[in-house]
Amino acid sequence: MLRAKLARTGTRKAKGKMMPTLTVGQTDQFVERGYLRGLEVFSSSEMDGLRDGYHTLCGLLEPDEGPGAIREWHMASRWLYGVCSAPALLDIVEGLLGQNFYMWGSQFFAKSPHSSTTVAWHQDGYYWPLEPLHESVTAWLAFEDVDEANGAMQVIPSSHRAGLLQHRKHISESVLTLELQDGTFSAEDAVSLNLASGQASFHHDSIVHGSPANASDRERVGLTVRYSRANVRCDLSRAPQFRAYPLRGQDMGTNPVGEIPGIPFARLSPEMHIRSLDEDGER
Ligand SMILES: O=C(O)CCC(=O)C(=O)O
Repeated sequence: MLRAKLARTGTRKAKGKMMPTLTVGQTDQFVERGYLRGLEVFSSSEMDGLRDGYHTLCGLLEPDEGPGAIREWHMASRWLYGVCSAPALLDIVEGLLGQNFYMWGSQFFAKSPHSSTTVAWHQDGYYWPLEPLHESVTAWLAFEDVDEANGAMQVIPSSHRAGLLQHRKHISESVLTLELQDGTFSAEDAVSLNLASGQASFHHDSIVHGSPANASDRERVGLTVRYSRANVRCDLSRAPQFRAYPLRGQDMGTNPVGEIPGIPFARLSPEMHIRSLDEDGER
Protein backbone atom coordinates (compact mmCIF):
# COMPACT_ATOMS: atom_id res chain seq x y z
CA MET A 1 0.00 0.00 0.00
CA LEU A 2 2.74 2.42 1.01
CA ARG A 3 4.73 1.44 -2.07
CA ALA A 4 1.75 1.94 -4.34
CA LYS A 5 1.19 5.38 -2.81
CA LEU A 6 4.85 6.31 -3.16
CA ALA A 7 4.82 5.21 -6.77
CA ARG A 8 2.27 7.93 -7.44
CA THR A 9 4.09 10.61 -5.51
CA GLY A 10 7.19 11.70 -7.37
CA THR A 11 9.16 8.52 -6.84
CA ARG A 12 10.49 5.78 -9.05
CA LYS A 13 11.74 2.27 -8.37
CA ALA A 14 15.51 1.84 -8.69
CA LYS A 15 17.47 -1.24 -7.58
CA GLY A 16 14.37 -2.52 -5.78
CA LYS A 17 13.94 0.67 -3.72
CA MET A 18 11.55 3.56 -4.14
CA MET A 19 13.64 6.63 -4.93
CA PRO A 20 12.56 10.26 -5.32
CA THR A 21 12.52 11.15 -9.02
CA LEU A 22 14.58 14.27 -8.37
CA THR A 23 17.72 14.44 -6.28
CA VAL A 24 18.02 16.97 -3.48
CA GLY A 25 20.56 18.76 -5.69
CA GLN A 26 18.00 19.07 -8.48
CA THR A 27 15.23 20.41 -6.27
CA ASP A 28 17.71 22.85 -4.68
CA GLN A 29 18.80 23.96 -8.14
CA PHE A 30 15.19 24.62 -9.12
CA VAL A 31 14.63 26.72 -6.00
CA GLU A 32 17.91 28.65 -6.43
CA ARG A 33 18.13 28.99 -10.21
CA GLY A 34 14.52 28.55 -11.33
CA TYR A 35 15.03 25.79 -13.88
CA LEU A 36 16.15 22.22 -14.54
CA ARG A 37 17.27 20.88 -17.91
CA GLY A 38 18.13 17.60 -19.55
CA LEU A 39 15.71 15.33 -17.68
CA GLU A 40 14.96 12.11 -19.57
CA VAL A 41 11.21 11.66 -20.06
CA PHE A 42 10.63 9.60 -23.23
CA SER A 43 12.85 7.06 -25.00
CA SER A 44 13.81 7.53 -28.63
CA SER A 45 11.28 4.89 -29.76
CA GLU A 46 8.57 6.61 -27.72
CA MET A 47 9.56 9.88 -29.37
CA ASP A 48 9.07 8.34 -32.81
CA GLY A 49 5.44 7.68 -31.82
CA LEU A 50 5.09 11.13 -30.28
CA ARG A 51 6.38 12.82 -33.44
CA ASP A 52 3.79 10.86 -35.45
CA GLY A 53 1.11 12.16 -33.07
CA TYR A 54 2.42 15.71 -33.44
CA HIS A 55 2.24 15.43 -37.23
CA THR A 56 -1.32 14.10 -36.99
CA LEU A 57 -2.27 17.18 -34.95
CA CYS A 58 -0.47 19.43 -37.46
CA GLY A 59 -2.69 17.85 -40.13
CA LEU A 60 -5.68 19.41 -38.34
CA LEU A 61 -4.33 22.96 -38.66
CA GLU A 62 -5.93 25.44 -41.05
CA PRO A 63 -3.71 26.62 -43.93
CA ASP A 64 -3.05 29.96 -42.21
CA GLU A 65 -2.16 28.38 -38.85
CA GLY A 66 1.28 27.27 -37.61
CA PRO A 67 2.03 24.68 -34.90
CA GLY A 68 1.78 27.45 -32.27
CA ALA A 69 -1.98 27.28 -32.84
CA ILE A 70 -1.91 23.82 -31.23
CA ARG A 71 -2.69 25.45 -27.93
CA GLU A 72 -4.76 23.85 -25.17
CA TRP A 73 -5.65 21.03 -27.57
CA HIS A 74 -5.25 18.66 -24.60
CA MET A 75 -8.88 19.69 -23.96
CA ALA A 76 -9.90 18.12 -27.29
CA SER A 77 -7.30 15.46 -28.07
CA ARG A 78 -7.04 12.40 -25.82
CA TRP A 79 -3.64 11.66 -27.28
CA LEU A 80 -2.26 15.06 -26.30
CA TYR A 81 -3.92 14.87 -22.90
CA GLY A 82 -2.06 11.56 -22.43
CA VAL A 83 1.30 13.16 -23.30
CA CYS A 84 0.70 16.05 -20.88
CA SER A 85 -0.24 13.63 -18.09
CA ALA A 86 2.51 11.05 -18.71
CA PRO A 87 3.71 9.63 -15.35
CA ALA A 88 7.35 10.38 -16.19
CA LEU A 89 6.50 14.10 -16.49
CA LEU A 90 4.22 14.12 -13.46
CA ASP A 91 6.82 12.47 -11.21
CA ILE A 92 9.21 15.35 -11.92
CA VAL A 93 6.51 18.00 -11.53
CA GLU A 94 5.55 16.45 -8.21
CA GLY A 95 9.17 16.81 -7.07
CA LEU A 96 8.85 20.56 -7.81
CA LEU A 97 5.26 21.41 -6.82
CA GLY A 98 4.48 18.79 -4.20
CA GLN A 99 1.72 16.21 -4.13
CA ASN A 100 -1.34 18.23 -5.16
CA PHE A 101 -1.34 19.78 -8.60
CA TYR A 102 -3.23 20.13 -11.84
CA MET A 103 -2.40 20.75 -15.49
CA TRP A 104 -4.10 23.58 -17.40
CA GLY A 105 -2.09 24.71 -20.43
CA SER A 106 -0.25 23.26 -23.39
CA GLN A 107 1.23 24.67 -26.57
CA PHE A 108 3.70 23.65 -29.25
CA PHE A 109 6.54 26.07 -29.98
CA ALA A 110 8.08 25.25 -33.35
CA LYS A 111 10.55 27.04 -35.61
CA SER A 112 11.23 25.72 -39.08
CA PRO A 113 14.80 25.72 -40.45
CA HIS A 114 16.11 29.25 -41.05
CA SER A 115 13.04 30.80 -39.48
CA SER A 116 13.56 34.27 -38.05
CA THR A 117 10.87 33.74 -35.40
CA THR A 118 12.01 34.52 -31.87
CA VAL A 119 10.37 34.47 -28.47
CA ALA A 120 11.05 37.76 -26.68
CA TRP A 121 12.39 37.78 -23.11
CA HIS A 122 9.47 37.47 -20.74
CA GLN A 123 8.16 35.98 -17.51
CA ASP A 124 5.21 33.59 -17.86
CA GLY A 125 3.64 34.80 -14.61
CA TYR A 126 3.21 38.26 -16.13
CA TYR A 127 0.82 36.80 -18.72
CA TRP A 128 -1.30 34.61 -16.51
CA PRO A 129 -4.29 35.59 -14.32
CA LEU A 130 -3.23 33.14 -11.61
CA GLU A 131 -2.98 33.64 -7.85
CA PRO A 132 -0.74 33.03 -6.05
CA LEU A 133 2.30 33.35 -8.27
CA HIS A 134 5.40 31.19 -7.87
CA GLU A 135 3.40 27.96 -7.60
CA SER A 136 3.34 27.01 -11.27
CA VAL A 137 5.86 25.22 -13.44
CA THR A 138 6.23 24.70 -17.18
CA ALA A 139 7.64 21.51 -18.71
CA TRP A 140 9.27 22.02 -22.13
CA LEU A 141 9.46 18.64 -23.86
CA ALA A 142 11.86 18.44 -26.82
CA PHE A 143 10.37 16.76 -29.91
CA GLU A 144 13.71 17.36 -31.73
CA ASP A 145 17.22 17.94 -30.42
CA VAL A 146 17.48 21.62 -29.51
CA ASP A 147 20.57 23.76 -28.99
CA GLU A 148 21.93 27.26 -29.63
CA ALA A 149 21.90 26.75 -33.42
CA ASN A 150 18.20 25.92 -33.80
CA GLY A 151 16.88 28.38 -31.24
CA ALA A 152 16.64 26.46 -27.96
CA MET A 153 14.96 28.28 -25.11
CA GLN A 154 17.26 30.38 -22.90
CA VAL A 155 16.79 31.38 -19.27
CA ILE A 156 18.37 33.96 -16.97
CA PRO A 157 19.31 31.85 -13.94
CA SER A 158 17.83 33.02 -10.61
CA SER A 159 15.84 35.82 -12.27
CA HIS A 160 12.65 34.36 -10.75
CA ARG A 161 13.83 35.62 -7.38
CA ALA A 162 13.32 39.27 -8.37
CA GLY A 163 9.52 38.93 -8.73
CA LEU A 164 7.63 40.28 -11.73
CA LEU A 165 9.44 42.87 -13.86
CA GLN A 166 7.87 45.54 -16.09
CA HIS A 167 7.01 44.38 -19.62
CA ARG A 168 6.20 46.57 -22.64
CA LYS A 169 4.59 45.95 -26.04
CA HIS A 170 7.24 44.12 -28.02
CA ILE A 171 9.39 45.90 -30.57
CA SER A 172 11.29 42.81 -31.70
CA GLU A 173 10.08 40.11 -34.11
CA SER A 174 8.52 37.75 -31.59
CA VAL A 175 5.59 35.38 -31.30
CA LEU A 176 4.64 37.17 -28.06
CA THR A 177 3.07 40.59 -27.72
CA LEU A 178 5.06 41.71 -24.67
CA GLU A 179 8.72 41.73 -23.79
CA LEU A 180 10.87 42.85 -20.89
CA GLN A 181 12.19 46.38 -20.92
CA ASP A 182 15.92 46.84 -21.52
CA GLY A 183 17.94 47.06 -18.35
CA THR A 184 15.65 44.87 -16.25
CA PHE A 185 18.02 41.88 -16.52
CA SER A 186 21.36 40.96 -18.08
CA ALA A 187 21.06 38.87 -21.27
CA GLU A 188 24.77 38.03 -20.91
CA ASP A 189 23.85 35.66 -18.08
CA ALA A 190 21.58 33.57 -20.36
CA VAL A 191 21.87 29.77 -20.28
CA SER A 192 20.68 27.78 -23.30
CA LEU A 193 18.41 24.87 -22.36
CA ASN A 194 19.91 22.40 -24.84
CA LEU A 195 17.98 19.14 -24.90
CA ALA A 196 18.03 15.86 -26.77
CA SER A 197 14.71 14.73 -28.20
CA GLY A 198 12.72 13.08 -25.39
CA GLN A 199 14.33 15.19 -22.67
CA ALA A 200 12.53 18.03 -20.92
CA SER A 201 13.41 21.21 -19.09
CA PHE A 202 11.29 22.70 -16.32
CA HIS A 203 11.01 26.39 -15.52
CA HIS A 204 9.53 28.51 -12.76
CA ASP A 205 6.65 30.86 -13.62
CA SER A 206 8.72 33.98 -12.89
CA ILE A 207 12.03 33.11 -14.55
CA VAL A 208 13.07 35.42 -17.40
CA HIS A 209 13.28 33.39 -20.62
CA GLY A 210 13.01 33.64 -24.38
CA SER A 211 14.49 32.07 -27.49
CA PRO A 212 16.46 33.20 -30.56
CA ALA A 213 15.79 32.43 -34.23
CA ASN A 214 16.49 29.03 -35.79
CA ALA A 215 19.61 29.60 -37.88
CA SER A 216 20.08 25.90 -38.63
CA ASP A 217 18.88 23.40 -41.25
CA ARG A 218 16.99 21.51 -38.52
CA GLU A 219 13.44 21.68 -37.21
CA ARG A 220 12.97 22.96 -33.67
CA VAL A 221 9.84 21.67 -31.93
CA GLY A 222 8.90 21.61 -28.26
CA LEU A 223 5.71 21.06 -26.30
CA THR A 224 5.11 23.27 -23.27
CA VAL A 225 2.82 21.98 -20.53
CA ARG A 226 1.74 24.19 -17.61
CA TYR A 227 1.11 22.78 -14.13
CA SER A 228 -0.01 24.57 -10.95
CA ARG A 229 -0.45 23.65 -7.31
CA ALA A 230 -4.02 22.76 -6.41
CA ASN A 231 -4.49 26.02 -4.46
CA VAL A 232 -3.67 28.24 -7.46
CA ARG A 233 -6.80 30.04 -8.64
CA CYS A 234 -7.45 31.45 -12.08
CA ASP A 235 -9.37 34.72 -12.40
CA LEU A 236 -12.17 33.43 -14.61
CA SER A 237 -13.32 36.96 -15.41
CA ARG A 238 -10.03 37.26 -17.39
CA ALA A 239 -9.81 33.69 -18.69
CA PRO A 240 -13.26 32.06 -18.70
CA GLN A 241 -12.01 29.12 -20.78
CA PHE A 242 -9.62 28.03 -18.01
CA ARG A 243 -10.08 24.41 -16.97
CA ALA A 244 -7.99 22.52 -14.42
CA TYR A 245 -7.11 18.86 -14.93
CA PRO A 246 -6.21 17.53 -11.46
CA LEU A 247 -3.42 15.00 -11.95
CA ARG A 248 -1.97 14.22 -8.54
CA GLY A 249 -3.21 14.37 -4.96
CA GLN A 250 -6.30 16.27 -3.85
CA ASP A 251 -8.35 18.59 -6.02
CA MET A 252 -9.22 21.56 -3.79
CA GLY A 253 -12.16 22.71 -5.91
CA THR A 254 -10.30 25.94 -6.68
CA ASN A 255 -11.10 25.99 -10.41
CA PRO A 256 -13.58 24.44 -12.84
CA VAL A 257 -12.41 20.98 -13.81
CA GLY A 258 -12.01 20.08 -17.48
CA GLU A 259 -13.52 17.06 -19.15
CA ILE A 260 -10.96 14.52 -20.34
CA PRO A 261 -11.40 14.25 -24.11
CA GLY A 262 -12.39 10.95 -25.70
CA ILE A 263 -11.29 11.51 -29.30
CA PRO A 264 -7.62 10.68 -29.94
CA PHE A 265 -6.91 13.51 -32.36
CA ALA A 266 -9.14 16.55 -32.49
CA ARG A 267 -8.58 20.29 -32.56
CA LEU A 268 -9.85 22.97 -30.21
CA SER A 269 -11.48 26.03 -31.68
CA PRO A 270 -9.22 29.10 -31.24
CA GLU A 271 -11.84 30.84 -29.02
CA MET A 272 -11.33 28.08 -26.47
CA HIS A 273 -7.63 28.57 -25.86
CA ILE A 274 -6.84 30.19 -22.55
CA ARG A 275 -6.25 33.84 -23.25
CA SER A 276 -3.35 35.48 -21.50
CA LEU A 277 -3.63 38.94 -19.96
CA ASP A 278 -1.98 40.72 -22.88
CA GLU A 279 -4.42 39.21 -25.37
CA ASP A 280 -7.27 40.26 -23.13
CA GLY A 281 -6.17 43.90 -22.95
CA GLU A 282 -3.78 45.36 -20.39
CA ARG A 283 -2.44 43.45 -17.46
O1 LIG B 1 9.83 27.62 -26.85
C1 LIG B 1 10.09 28.80 -26.67
O2 LIG B 1 10.94 29.38 -27.29
C2 LIG B 1 9.40 29.61 -25.62
C3 LIG B 1 8.55 28.85 -24.70
C4 LIG B 1 8.04 29.69 -23.61
O3 LIG B 1 8.10 30.88 -23.62
C5 LIG B 1 7.45 29.03 -22.45
O4 LIG B 1 7.47 27.80 -22.39
O5 LIG B 1 6.98 29.70 -21.55
